[in-house]
Amino acid sequence: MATTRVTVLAGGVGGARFTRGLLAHLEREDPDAQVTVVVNTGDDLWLDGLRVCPDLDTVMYTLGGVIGEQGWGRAGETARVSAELHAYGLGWDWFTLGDLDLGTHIARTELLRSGLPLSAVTARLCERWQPGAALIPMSDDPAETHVEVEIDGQVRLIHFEEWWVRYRASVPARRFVQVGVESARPAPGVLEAITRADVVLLPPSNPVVSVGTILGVPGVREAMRSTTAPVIGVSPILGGAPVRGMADACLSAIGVETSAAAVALHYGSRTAGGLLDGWLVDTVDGDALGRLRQAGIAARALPLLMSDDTATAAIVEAALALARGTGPAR
Ligand code: FO1
Repeated sequence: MATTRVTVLAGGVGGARFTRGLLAHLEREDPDAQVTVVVNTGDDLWLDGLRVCPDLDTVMYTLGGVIGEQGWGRAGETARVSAELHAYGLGWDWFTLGDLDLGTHIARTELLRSGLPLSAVTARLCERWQPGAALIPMSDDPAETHVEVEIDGQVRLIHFEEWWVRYRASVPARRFVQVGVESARPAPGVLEAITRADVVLLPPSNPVVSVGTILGVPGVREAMRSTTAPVIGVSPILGGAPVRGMADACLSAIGVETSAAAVALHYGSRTAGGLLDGWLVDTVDGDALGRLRQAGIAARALPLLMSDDTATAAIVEAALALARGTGPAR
């Protein structure tokens, strides 16, 4: 049996947890399978002179078994250095870089300064954590997500992390800008990971600022449209609300309703020029199945809360079953 190649387009917590369940499932069912995670780098930023890559680190730490309980940074973290930086009036006092986490940012910055592209740096950092999947940044070129907001009557562009963490996405996003994305190239291996996959999975990551950001890298959407692999997504919206995070604030910013069906239709059915062959919704959204199938998207309803690896494995199994049952309609 040829090696099964599974590719996941992931953001932070949702994508990482889903991938952890995917690896657990494949370990049992298809141990030779190869998983590649194409990770969003739109959240990346320079802070205290260091390059911080939140989604790459969340996936790496989660699959490496050392993720912090809040879903980012490291378990058993302290913040002594961060307090020192804030005492000097440096950094963002509402954004904590933990002491262990700083080790990663210092290592990454040193490796970048030595001339390595982000994809090579990521591979080097992953040698330590052995995540069990290949992690590839969506691009080696910067394409940071900045958010246009109006604060105190002034329209400004702020970094995504300021909007997300300082303002908790409570200030309406007028638009999202991927700074420099037009000249960003997919990182080595990204397009092949999509076009040569046996299945491509869109985990319940933020469809706008995570999966959407990856799709915004020139060439990625075309690769998604041309791959012979079934493209199966998992709704991040259950019963009209995101499971965690603030995807609703992102969806409303681009005029998409916060519902399981609306997100699927936003990605679009492959038969209608979009990306999806299949879509999983939570049982609470079972009434969306008819509309999805009419749109040419194979759909199934099952519990989508990734409460533990068993629950996640069931979602993974359903996604892979949908992939076997669909395949591109050509
Ligand atoms: N999120 C917070 O809510 N507060 C923080 O202080 C914070 C610090 C932080 C440091 C490193 C890192 O990789 C992530 C961090 N995050 C923090 C989470 C971050 O906003 C999210 O991981 C993503 O950017 C959104 O998915």
